Amino acid sequence: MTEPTPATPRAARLAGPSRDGLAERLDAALERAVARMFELQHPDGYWWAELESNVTMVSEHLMLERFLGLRDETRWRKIVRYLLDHQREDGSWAIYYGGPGDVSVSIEAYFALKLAGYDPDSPPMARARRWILDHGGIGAARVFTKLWLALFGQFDWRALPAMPPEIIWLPPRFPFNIYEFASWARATIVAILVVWHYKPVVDIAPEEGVQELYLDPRDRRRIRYQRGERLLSWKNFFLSVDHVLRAVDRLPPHPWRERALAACERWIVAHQEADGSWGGIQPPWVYSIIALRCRGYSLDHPVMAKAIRGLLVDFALEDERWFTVQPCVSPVWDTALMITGLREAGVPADHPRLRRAADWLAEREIRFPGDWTVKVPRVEPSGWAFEFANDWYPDTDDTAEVLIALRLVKLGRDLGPLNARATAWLRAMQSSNGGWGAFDKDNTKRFVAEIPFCDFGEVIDPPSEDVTAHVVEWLALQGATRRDPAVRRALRYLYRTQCPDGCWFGRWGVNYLYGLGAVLPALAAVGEDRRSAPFRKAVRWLETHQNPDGGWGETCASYDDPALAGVGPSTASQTAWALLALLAAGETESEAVRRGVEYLIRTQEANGEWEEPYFTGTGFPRDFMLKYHYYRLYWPLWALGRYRRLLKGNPIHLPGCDPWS
Ligand code: R19
Repeated sequence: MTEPTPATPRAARLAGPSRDGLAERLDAALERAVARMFELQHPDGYWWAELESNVTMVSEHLMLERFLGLRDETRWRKIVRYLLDHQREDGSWAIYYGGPGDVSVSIEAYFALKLAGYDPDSPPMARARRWILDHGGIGAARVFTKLWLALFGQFDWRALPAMPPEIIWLPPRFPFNIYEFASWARATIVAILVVWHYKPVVDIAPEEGVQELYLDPRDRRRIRYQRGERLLSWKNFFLSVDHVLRAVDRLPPHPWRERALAACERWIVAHQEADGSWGGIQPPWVYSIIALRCRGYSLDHPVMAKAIRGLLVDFALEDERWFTVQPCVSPVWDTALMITGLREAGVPADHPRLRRAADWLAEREIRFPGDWTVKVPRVEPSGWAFEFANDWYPDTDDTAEVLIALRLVKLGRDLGPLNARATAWLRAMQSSNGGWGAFDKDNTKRFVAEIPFCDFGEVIDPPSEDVTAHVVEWLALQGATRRDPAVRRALRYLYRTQCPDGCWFGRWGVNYLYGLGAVLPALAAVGEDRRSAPFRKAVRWLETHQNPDGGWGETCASYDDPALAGVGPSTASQTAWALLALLAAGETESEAVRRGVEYLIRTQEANGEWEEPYFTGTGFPRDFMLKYHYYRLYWPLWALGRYRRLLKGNPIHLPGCDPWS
């Protein structure tokens, strides 16, 4: 090990009014930002911004409406407009701002436009068609896309991977069962078990179809599965099983089939949330609606009416131009992070606006035994979900961030019991490897991802560096030190996962900058030595990845290309994460921090906001990127606020427990 390098020169010491007025400009920037955040607060106390993903959400929405026989001319016109406005020059659609075209996303958008009656001979459609065919056509699309095509007779149902409903019966002690899948995949899969049995087809006119998107007509009734290289592998095993199951599927169904379908139906109905959703996310929501339709539910059945209303009202975004659908909604996450950002920026703990926000959060504690109880049966339920309503799936990340935020606000009541039970819940959710997954404990069986159905996104929820760091930071604020056994195991996990060059992977944010922005503050919070090699290596990584403009940025393509780690145009949120990491490493007075702070001050708009076109959130690395529309606001607020606080030595935490002072 090398000697720890001393902190960078004290080039930017700020004592009293500084020569170049940085202190004054910082105060002004924070004041403007805080005033703007208050304007953006909902009267009920929360903050909630759009969560943007890609056009599959709205394409699938239009296909769902068509499937159900709903049609609203105004809405469909707005969907068409939204799709056309998001098409790239080359005719394709991407999964993030500035990203390359994606063949599955483009096929779904093209099909939705055709179903909406948009002129196939128009230039946008011709460009899309050419691009899709140049990129393999429907043969190159993922399973989900082919499933949507099958619903309209554009792909052969029998070529899709077998998803027999009897899977619902495999018990949790069996190695393969629905509880080995991540929460988001599980709820999606149960619905698809039903849909796969019925193989519904809605008739459409030939000119509405997409047969022109096949390069090879045989692709209409086959999926070109890639067998694994090794003869004996889970992948090849599941492919053989799939072969048998699809052959059996041609025989008349076994009398048990109806009972399996009824079991799936009961699971689906029981898992519906108060807002009509399933799991608070789009995929299980739309597939559950289709599944229940297959089971004979009419559109005015209470379960269906609630589901459709929720999708059209709560998850949709509509203005005069556009209609689109969010993958998920983020009010709890946005509110928790905004509260912490505002407290860092100097808003007092008893400010009425913060109290209203904290009250709103505290009321959202989930005390219902959700799916997580299958793996963690004997602990009192207490956690928070990301969305307004998702009682079945509270997650550890939201729970940790909510607890951190609540602790910073002076409420009129004692949060002691709530803290105690939520902390006990978090501790019980720690996985065997020392880290935390988002929704479940030990959801780590990689072989389940090898079933042929799973060719998109993550389907397991193993511990990640960022979530683990957030939980560790919370435990530290509760007074836990490295002597606490849970913290000790978590630290071992975090040190083990540091990349050789000093950064940490970002599972739920882009990418290594997000990992660093989470992990270093957590390590500092438990009192780890800032002069140690892991810190120094991380600082060096951040210094070498700072852009000439003083900011930091990292493209979503960093998930595909290791050479792009920490590389990209500067953004407000990613600059803030880099600053939070450097501040945790004790670099408050360094040149790098000063230049980062200058970048944020300089790029703030007159109205107190920051702009950020780029996506800096991650749904699934590589496959599904997210743009949290308030990341551009609360992260810079948080980083600038903490910078000022550290310079002045202002604590915000309770006496005796402020890792930052
Ligand atoms: C931290 C807080 N997080 C822990 C919560 C972040 C929520 C992200 C929103 C997730 O939205 C989704 C979820 C799942 C899918 C899928 C999908 C893919 C494969 C299968 Br199988 C099933 C579903 C597709 O789009 C999604 C969007 C920041």
